[in-house]
Amino acid sequence: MARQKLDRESANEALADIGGWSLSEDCGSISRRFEFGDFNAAFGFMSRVAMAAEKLDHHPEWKNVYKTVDVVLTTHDAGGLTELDFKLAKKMNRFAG
Ligand code: H2B
Repeated sequence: MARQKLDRESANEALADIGGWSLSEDCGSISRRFEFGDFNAAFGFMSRVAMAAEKLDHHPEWKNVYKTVDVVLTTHDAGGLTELDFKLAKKMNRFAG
């Protein structure tokens, strides 16, 4: 169920529930930039996310440059967005505080 691909309407509904994220034009992924005070804070965030991602068995695509972390979430197995992406996005928002 959690890895079932969401249609456009469900993806938009789920997006309304999380702040700061953008939906891609094809509705296949969501993305967000996180900015921290320094590299240490950015890497601490990534460490917390990494542990949560392992627990969920759901992993982000991301890039870190100094104190910025750019994240893209999608479910490769489903070829698009699923509930898991929004679950992980919510956790990331919480960890970023
Ligand atoms: N992460 C993401 N983002 N999408 C997936 O489809 C996915 C994953 N699949 N992490 C998981 C691992 C799968 O490969 C394992 C076997 O459950």
